[in-house]
Amino acid sequence: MNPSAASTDAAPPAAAAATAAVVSLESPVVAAKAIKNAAELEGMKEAHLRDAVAICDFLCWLEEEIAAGKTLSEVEVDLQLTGRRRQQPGFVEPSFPTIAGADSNGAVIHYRAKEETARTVSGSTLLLLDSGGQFDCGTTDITRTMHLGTPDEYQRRCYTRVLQGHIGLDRAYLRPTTKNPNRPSPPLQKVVFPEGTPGSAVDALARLPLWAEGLNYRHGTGHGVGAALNVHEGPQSISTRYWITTPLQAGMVCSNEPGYYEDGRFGIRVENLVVVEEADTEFRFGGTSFLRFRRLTQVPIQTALVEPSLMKPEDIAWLDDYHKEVWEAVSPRLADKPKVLEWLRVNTRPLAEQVASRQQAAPAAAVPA
Ligand SMILES: [Mn+2]
Repeated sequence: MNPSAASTDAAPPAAAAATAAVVSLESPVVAAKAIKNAAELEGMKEAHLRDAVAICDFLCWLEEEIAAGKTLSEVEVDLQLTGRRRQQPGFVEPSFPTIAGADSNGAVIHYRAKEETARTVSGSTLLLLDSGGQFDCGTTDITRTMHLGTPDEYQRRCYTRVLQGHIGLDRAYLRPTTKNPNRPSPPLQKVVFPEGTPGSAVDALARLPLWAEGLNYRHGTGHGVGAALNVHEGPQSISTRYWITTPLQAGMVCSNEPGYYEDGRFGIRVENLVVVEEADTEFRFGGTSFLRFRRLTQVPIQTALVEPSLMKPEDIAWLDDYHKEVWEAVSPRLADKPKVLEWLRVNTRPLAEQVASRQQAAPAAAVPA
């Protein structure tokens, strides 16, 4: 409002009040925060690469400790992971208290390890690890679930369905592979949606593989994430909360985090952050633009928990493509950490290669020392 116009307005205050309607609108600050500008998106991308270095370093260390027969506590897992984030440039603090839930603690969705309730992490643990960092340039939030020994068939089945849900929502974007004749393009992968679509309309994409088994999870699939701001922010939401009608808009950052939990047994969640961007569709019906997601998180997804026989060819194509992207993005930052670089190489190989090398290793491991 222009203050000088108000003071010289001829209409008496009472008359103005009689004709004015009360309008309730969302603060323009909300959209300014939610829709990231180019500089904020660059910062978010950079934060995720720094975060990836810390997490790969941590996972490499964790596997080594477990292979050496050590037993850790959930609290130590948190300290070791946060310590590695702290070594990254521009690290400020964890973006929320780390959720390191071993076995049944993984089923507690907002679990926080405390010395008195912490379970041990050993060679038979299914570990859910949800954590994030605030960096000077951006905010991260990532969940990886890993089995530190040999998962059973049921755990692999549940994990695979969660991963397929994650892929189902993310499939909005698959990098073109047609230039390489040895990697022909898999069937049409795109899931794009028209502008104006609220998150609730795409939520089911992440649940369908679980629903097909009669399984589900009791939390949202995705929340907004601030750029070096709140790790949970609105106004958009990818969830079954259908009354949140805020459309997904280009520049919004969301999590993609389907899961599956069994009280007293285990918890599974696979979480990446994605950014909404315009999709290059061939047509634009009625002049509408179409949107898709682009991944920000660049950390391998453990394949020991994947049941290959349940994966469709397009799921495998997605996983292999994601791992290739992770390798290309993160490996240049690990030149001074040869052990972690090798861990990254091994864990970003195509699924078929990873499965074959596990099958080769299994009989040897069964031979008593
Ligand atoms: Mn999250």
